[in-house]
Amino acid sequence: MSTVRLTVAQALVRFLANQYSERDGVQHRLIPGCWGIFGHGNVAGVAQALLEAHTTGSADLPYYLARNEQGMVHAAVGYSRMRNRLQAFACSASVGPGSTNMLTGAALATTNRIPVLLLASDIFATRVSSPVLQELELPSGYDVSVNDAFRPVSRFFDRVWRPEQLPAAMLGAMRVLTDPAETGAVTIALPQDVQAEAHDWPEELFAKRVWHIPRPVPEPAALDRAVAVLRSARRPLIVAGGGVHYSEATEALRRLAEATGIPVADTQAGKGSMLWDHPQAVGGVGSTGSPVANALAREADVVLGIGTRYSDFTTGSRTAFQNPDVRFVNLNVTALDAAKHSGVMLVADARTGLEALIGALEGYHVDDSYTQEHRSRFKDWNKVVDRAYHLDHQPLPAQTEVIGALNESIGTNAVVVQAAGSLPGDLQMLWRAQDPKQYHVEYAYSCMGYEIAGALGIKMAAPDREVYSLVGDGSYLMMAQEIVTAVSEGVKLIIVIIQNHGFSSIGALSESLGSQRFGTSYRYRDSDSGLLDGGTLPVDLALNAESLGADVIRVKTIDEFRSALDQARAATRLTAVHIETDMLAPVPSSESWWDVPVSEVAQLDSTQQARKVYESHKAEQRAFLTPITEETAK
Ligand SMILES: Cc1ncc(C[n+]2csc(CCOP(=O)(O)OP(=O)(O)O)c2C)c(N)n1
Ligand SMILES: [Mg+2]
Repeated sequence: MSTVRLTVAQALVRFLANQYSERDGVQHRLIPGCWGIFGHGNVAGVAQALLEAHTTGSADLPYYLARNEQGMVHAAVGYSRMRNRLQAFACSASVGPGSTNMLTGAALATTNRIPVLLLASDIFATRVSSPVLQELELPSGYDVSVNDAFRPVSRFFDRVWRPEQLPAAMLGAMRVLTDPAETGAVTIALPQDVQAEAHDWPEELFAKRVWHIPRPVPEPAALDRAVAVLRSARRPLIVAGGGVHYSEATEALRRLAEATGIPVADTQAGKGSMLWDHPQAVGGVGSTGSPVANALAREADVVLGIGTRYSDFTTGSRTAFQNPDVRFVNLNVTALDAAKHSGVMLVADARTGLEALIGALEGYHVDDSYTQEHRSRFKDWNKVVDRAYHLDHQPLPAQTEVIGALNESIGTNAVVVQAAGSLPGDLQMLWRAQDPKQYHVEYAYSCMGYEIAGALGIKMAAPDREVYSLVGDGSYLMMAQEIVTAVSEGVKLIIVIIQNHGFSSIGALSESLGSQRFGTSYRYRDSDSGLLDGGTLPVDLALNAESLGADVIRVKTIDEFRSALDQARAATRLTAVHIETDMLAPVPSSESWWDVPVSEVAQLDSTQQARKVYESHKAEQRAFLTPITEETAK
């Protein structure tokens, strides 16, 4: 057996450069590159290996330098989601804080079921010089390091204590990255000395390897069970989740909907799986959905969930589905999700599952009266959306007008990116998706800071698209530094900074829970009240973005905003548009609820009142425990 002598890091880089994914006969580089921030934990290991690969041409693994390790994981996630999980970046971080900075990104990736490969540097395996800089030094176990914190947030975790362990670790990592049911963050902890250690590797470790991403077909008996329930439905509703996108099943979804007449509601990750103007699209379902979808959900007798994890926002914290006889059919590649709400489990790829359902449901169609009902409701709802888009709110514009101006000018070949604050809710309710990949809101982990960093990865995955990062002042202040990365890589983003001096979202939530917006605005501390409700702070985020290398346009009105968008589109460089909005401007109601607890005992009258409202909603929560038997399937 011929061998090649390389360090662990050199072998790792060579291995990663030769991994491919394949689905539907098309191959992609599985690991298109490596993000990294170097410190003493990886500068002699992974960094040396990437340099050597670049210089000698021994492996093709482009390197990208981020400004914060959390940001680089967000960029990797944005990229992978945009590529429907067929590709995943590697991210190399130094030992200690460099690696733990990736923890939030790992949790985000795993929660969203998006593949990303994290190469977390670790303390010396040999321990001769322990404790090293940034070593946790746990008195109860010297083999524990901060990287063990990655275990619960990773779908696969391994630590390469010895070079001989690398092949198994990497094969395990690739298997999980490319398994649609298992995927998420994959973490390989690499002790700093082991990265630089040499070993004689079997040549075949570096052969081209193709990982076939499967499209599991539904089991015939499960399909029969699903079809029996669906055929019995008089008021069915489809809930389309992110899995529809990842499986590239939007066309199959449209065909099933048209063949059966079933209306389609979507989740945050599923938005765009039916375009907004399709006659069977009824908008988002749940806490921030459309009242049309929520009215249908309330009375639905069968819910067909496709590629959804049924988060609390989707189910209105389990108050959205009120029909006492409601049953669920769950088409999902992951058994965890297919089993939810005691549904019929149709464990399969969304596309193959939909195709099987189209065939098996032949002849089934909902009554015309059902269709008429939601069409007329949807028409009325559209007028509400139009009004929200054109409120002419004074003196400061409303956020809904910013969304409207953007939606009306963005074009199909664009992406709008968001993650946290009041925007995800407003967008889910009001955004009219004109292209399946136009809407990218990270709302499984809803992580402030994903907006700009994630957008960077999205633009790298789709350079021909205009990518708009919408970012609130709170999220901007958490993580704006990847502007510098985008500028240095020549990646053009359009960043819309929405300044409302604090947390519009949590402020409104706080008020609804009787907590009077406490601690949710960015203001001076007032010496009389002792609270943060003094004057406006002298903060200038436009200037801040400019200082990081962005071209900046400041606007005050929606008309100015529209022309700034034109200017930003015409620009070749990263451009930020700064607009101040009124955080108290009105937003239409979704006619749904979200479960956030209210104090059970309180002296404040506002809290006591909120608790009463809370208890009435709690009474509407459903457990969905009824098993589906042959009897209930009818
Ligand atoms: C990292 C992180 N920390 C805290 C939260 C909780 N949180 C959700 S929205 C929000 C405020 C967002 O403020 P901003 O970006 O200004 O948006 P706005 O609410 O004003 O629209 C906070 C603190 C979060 N989602 N993510
Ligand atoms: Mg804000």
